[in-house]
Amino acid sequence: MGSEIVALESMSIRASSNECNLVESASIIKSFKSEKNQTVIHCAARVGGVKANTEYAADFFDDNVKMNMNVLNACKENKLKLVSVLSTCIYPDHLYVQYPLTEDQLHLGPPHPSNFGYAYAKRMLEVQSRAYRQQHGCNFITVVPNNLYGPNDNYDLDSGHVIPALIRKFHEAKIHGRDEVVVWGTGRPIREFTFARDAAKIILWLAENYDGELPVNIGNPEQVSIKSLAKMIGEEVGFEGRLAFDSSRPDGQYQKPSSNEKLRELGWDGNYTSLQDGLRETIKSFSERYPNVRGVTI
Ligand code: GFB
Repeated sequence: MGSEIVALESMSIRASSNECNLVESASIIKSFKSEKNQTVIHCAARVGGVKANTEYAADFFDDNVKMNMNVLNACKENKLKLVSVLSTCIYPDHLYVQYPLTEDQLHLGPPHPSNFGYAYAKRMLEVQSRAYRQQHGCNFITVVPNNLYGPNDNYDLDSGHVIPALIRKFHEAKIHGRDEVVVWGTGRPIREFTFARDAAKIILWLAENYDGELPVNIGNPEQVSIKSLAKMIGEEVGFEGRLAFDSSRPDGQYQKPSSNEKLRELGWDGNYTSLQDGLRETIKSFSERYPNVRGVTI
């Protein structure tokens, strides 16, 4: 391939990296200029689980729109190809779509209220990418993963997502001899999860093989209920106690099943890591490094 690909990792606005502060367009344009970049993978965002999204809608909107404005402008200025990462939570809620979610349904109605700030900021990234392509001829593409998980996740119980939160809860219950783990909500919602390494491979494949205007879903369409997921994680950790469901906590969207048919039609013929295998590798990485993992302060 030979082209230099730079992945912009997720960083919070307030703890900006010395190398590249994404809210300061000057520093981005400068840093992009210094490298022989040809393609940028933009996965930098203010992200969080259902609770953080519900409580910080304005910050999630502002921080993401600011970063996206600067990244797209810098890529235009430096004539770089750009691959921006969206999320299936930005699709319209169930009243406005047919399941599974296909790319042509992205703007057919409002997203679920639990993450509208983040969802509209990411929808605007899709719109902005097409606008830059139309006016400036920029080769900006967008990809739509579902819920990602894997090693190096954020294990903060307040701002994190369900898989890292449950891995930590079961691990800490086991090492402290507790006989109950509390799962948020009713356990009924259904989710699709893609192992982060698989998503990275598909994104690199699209960076090389796709120059189209419209987004591409990349997620593993294997669905699981939160209750079954909790049982899978509990067994893998070796927890022998009971589950308790806290319905005072948000369930969020009931489901967001997505189709990866377009990706297959584009010629991607790879396989996804099964949820069981992905969880096993993630739990092993966590328990080997606990408590020196992101989001845990003992
Ligand atoms: O991962 P999560 O926070 O994100 O929650 P969403 C998924 C489901 O897991 C919800 C349940 O139904 C939660 O109620 N859950 C059970 C838990 N126990 C826990 C727990 O201890 N912590 C958490 N966090 N959840 C996000 C969007 O929605 O998905 C983001 O808000 C982004 O913007 C992300 O798109 C991928 O799937 O509900």
